[in-house]
Amino acid sequence: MNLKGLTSEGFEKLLSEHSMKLGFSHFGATTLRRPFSFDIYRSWLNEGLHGDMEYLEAHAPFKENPQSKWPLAKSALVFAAPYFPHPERLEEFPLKNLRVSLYAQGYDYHFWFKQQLENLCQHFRSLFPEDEFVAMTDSSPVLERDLAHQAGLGWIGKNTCLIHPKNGSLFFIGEIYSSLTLDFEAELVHDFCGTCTRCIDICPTQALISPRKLDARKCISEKIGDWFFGCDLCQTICPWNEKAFKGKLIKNEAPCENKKLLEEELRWILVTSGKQLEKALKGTPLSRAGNFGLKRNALIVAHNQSIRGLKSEIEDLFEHPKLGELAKWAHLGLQE
Ligand code: B12
Repeated sequence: MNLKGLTSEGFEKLLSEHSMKLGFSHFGATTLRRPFSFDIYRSWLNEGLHGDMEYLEAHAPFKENPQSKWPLAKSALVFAAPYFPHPERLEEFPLKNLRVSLYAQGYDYHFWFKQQLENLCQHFRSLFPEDEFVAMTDSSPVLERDLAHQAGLGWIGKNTCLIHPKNGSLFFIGEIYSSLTLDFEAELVHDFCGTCTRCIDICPTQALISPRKLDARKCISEKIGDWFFGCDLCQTICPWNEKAFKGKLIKNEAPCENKKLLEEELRWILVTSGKQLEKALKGTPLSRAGNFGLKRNALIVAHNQSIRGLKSEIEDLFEHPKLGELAKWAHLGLQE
């Protein structure tokens, strides 16, 4: 097999079968270079919009110059893994009424998607024994939306998400850096946001401060409001997702109206031990929040939703070393 110079057709052939089997919606490839939007990233950091996610600052030099971390890397093979409907569901997801973003309603993609990419790497290593392949998703110092845009996987929408005209935006991005050179350039996907501002208008915390600019300190995915974990509003309102999922999209536009059901799930979180919560949510993004994070979110939602039936469970946390203050605040909000 010719090791250097992967052609567009060769690449398609090599990947389409695997990619279909793995359930990826689309894929592409690009030569590695300084990201088109690196300057936007830099000024976003300079404005402090990343809040306390300090790792984003530390990642900047590697995002700007991938070869400073992976000297042999010449290209990236980029994959989109849809998460609606979730491909790796739990037999029974314990939270049915609290608002949990779609990506978190199943096993954590940092495990299964990463593993799929690792398996693909093994396959490539057998085909190209002299070349190098590294699988990554999310947590590595890669500006993934920019990379995926360059590889032709979609355009960067006003909600900052990568949107594909047929597949919408409810997909994860993962990539394989490789030492292969490419003989082709991907065709960039045109920006189809037009004059639409639905995502900006619906954001409950005005985190989208202008088109394609998000203040992460305000985003519910980072903070929380009525949502228990994450938020999808800026995506589920998007006409391109409506089109892609044709009426099947779970919109979660308003909190569940049945307060009794909310109360039951919040009670479960508040009174269950850390160990048991971990057992029930093992392997999901929610388990990464830990006992403290889950109870903290439950207290905030109980307060925001005025769930008076939880007063005594909240009082039981008054003496908790880390949650005590928050419990008192949540409790105050529940007075008549
Ligand atoms: C930090 C982070 C967050 C932060 C900040 C998000 C943000 N918008 O900045 C928080 C915690 C809020 C978050 C939330 C979510 N995240 Co997040 N997050 C990341 C992470 C780790 C880094 C993103 C980053 O660098 N942000 C800084 C900003 C400045 O960069 P950016 O978001 O990439 O935006 C670029 C474009 O907007 C571009 N740009 C702006 N204007 C223009 C104009 C043009 C013409 C061009 C070309 C580019 C361009 O410049 C920016 C810099 O390159 C990436 C993984 C990664 N390694 O990249 C995942 C990632 C972006 N997140 C992802 C997901 C799924 C989510 C959530 C949907 C999860 C949820 N439901 O709760 C939400 C979506 C909220 C939103 N609207 O972004 C996916 C996105 C997939 C997709 N289809 O876009 C990623 C890629 C993870 C993955 N591997 O799949 N996330």
